[in-house]
Parts: sequence; structure tokens; C-alpha cells
Amino acid sequence: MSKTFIHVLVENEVGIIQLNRPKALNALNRKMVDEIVEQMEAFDADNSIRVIVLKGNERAFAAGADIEEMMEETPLTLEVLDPFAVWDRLSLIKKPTIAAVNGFALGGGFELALHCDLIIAARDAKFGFPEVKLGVLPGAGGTQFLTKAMGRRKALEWIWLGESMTAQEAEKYGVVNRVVEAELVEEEAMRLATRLAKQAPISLRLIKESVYKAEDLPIVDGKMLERKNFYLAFASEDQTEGMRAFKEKRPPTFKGE
Ligand code: CO8
Repeated sequence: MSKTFIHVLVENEVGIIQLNRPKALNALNRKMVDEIVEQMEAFDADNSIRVIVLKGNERAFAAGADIEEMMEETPLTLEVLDPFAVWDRLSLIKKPTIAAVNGFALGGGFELALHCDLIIAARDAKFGFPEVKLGVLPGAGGTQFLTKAMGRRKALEWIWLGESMTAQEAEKYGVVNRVVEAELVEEEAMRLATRLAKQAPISLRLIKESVYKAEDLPIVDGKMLERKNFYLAFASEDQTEGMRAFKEKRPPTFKGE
């Protein structure tokens, strides 16, 4: 069997993907990105999984795309390979995704975290886009995600300078959700995942779609989509269960149906 670059684990309805190329600080080669995307899709399609957590190891979430693999590329090899096309599939994942970030989240590694819905960061984590120092620029959505998160001026400053921001700065600009001590990152990500795993899966899915559309649609269209999703939720047994449980003064049990 050929070498794999991820570890996969399931705990309490949470699907966990650990990047596993520690000697290269989890630098993302193309095979590794394919494995991550395929596993995310497999979890997304698996009814026993409700939330997906992506994590690295102590030193790095991922220190970017594999520079060695990238350095011989030409415009034509890139055009033919189209290495970023596979990243688009990450934006189609319907279940909640959480990145648990310790150490470096640079370049493509930062973009991988930004493709997740929520980010938990270690106090000493380092986020950045050093691509400018390699004579290129972010290519897997970094300029878009960061600008949406922190606004044009700050995004330009960070990406132009190519410097790392601390977890505290990332939190201040709304780039990460929570900052905790390094040794508590996974625990916090799992705590959040377990809470989400208890919520009604169809509600989570419809909320995710509605919130993401808020970034793209004029408010009048976004409100219409939200309204249709609200109506759609009433097709679920979980809506009946949620409202009945409220009336009966007991906690609901959601099945995702
Ligand atoms: N690619 C390949 N190898 C890497 C990478 C990388 N991005 N990052 C680290 N490594 C390797 C090092 O070469 C080194 O290997 P070796 O032991 O064989 O020499 C090993 O990991 C450990 O790294 P260092 O010795 O450099 O560790 P330090 O603690 O001294 O430094 C740093 C850590 C600061 C993170 C440093 O390794 C560094 O600057 N790395 C490169 C960071 C970078 O420039 N990332 C951006 C890459 S470009 C990019 O991501 C474009 C995005 C495109 C989308 C993705 C498509 C797949």
C-alpha cells in the first residue's frame, strides 16, 4: 500500500482527520490534499458522523503547500493539473467542520483551516501567508477568505508583508473563534464538536447554507433563502421532536431525519 499522509479516527459521532507528515511540518503535497478532501467527503456522506474535526500535531497544523513539489511547476503543468480544483470540494461539505490549530498554519495550511467553519487556535499558533516571500501569492482562496474575515486593508497588510499573525491577532480580527492554551486545543475542539453533534443535524446544515450565502447574496435574496430553509426544516422529524420535547419539558433527541 502506498504511504498515506493522514490518520482517521471516529469518537462520539465526530470524525477526526489528523494531518500526518510531521517531519515536513505537515506541508501539503497533492496526494495529502486529495486524501484530506476524500476523507472529508466520506465523513460528510456517513450518517453516523455529525461533525468533522481537522487537526495537525504539536508543531504544525500545516506549514503550507509542499514547496519542493511546487518549485518545478510551470503555468502549463499547473493548468493541466489544476491543483486547486480539488480544494473547491471542501466548500461543498455540508456538516460542521472545525480546525484545531497548534503551531504553524501557513500558506496552504492557513487556507485549509480557513476552509473549515470554525477555528480553535493555540495561544502560540502562528497564522500567515508567506507566499509573497516565495515570489507567488496565496492560491487556494487565501486572499478571498482573509479579506472577508478582516476587511481589505488589514488583509492587504498581512498578505503583502507575509508575516505571521498571532492567535490573539487572528481572534481580534475574527479569523479564529477561540484561543486556548496549546495543550487544550484538541480538547476544546472536541468539546465544541460534541456540543454540535447533539444539535439537530438538518438545522445545522440549513444554518450553514444560509450563513455562507449571507456573504454572497444581497440581503433580500439571502432572507428569501433563509425563509425557504426555515420552511424546509418543518419537513424533518427533528422539528417535531424539538418542539414536542420543549412542550414536554425534556431534552430533545435529534436523529437527523
Ligand atoms: N514545504 C516543504 N517542506 C517544508 C515546508 C513546506 N511548506 N515547511 C517546512 N518544511 C520542511 C523543511 O524543509 C524542513 O525539512 P528538512 O528537515 O528536511 O530540512 C522541515 O519541514 C522542518 O522545517 P524547518 O527546519 O524550516 O523548521 P523551522 O522551525 O526552522 O521553521 C517554518 C518553520 C518557519 C514554518 C519554516 O519551515 C518555513 O518557513 N516553512 C515554509 C513556510 C511557507 O513558505 N509556506 C507557504 C508555502 S506556499 C503555499 O502554501 C502556497 C499555497 C497554495 C495552496 C496549496 C496547494 C497544495
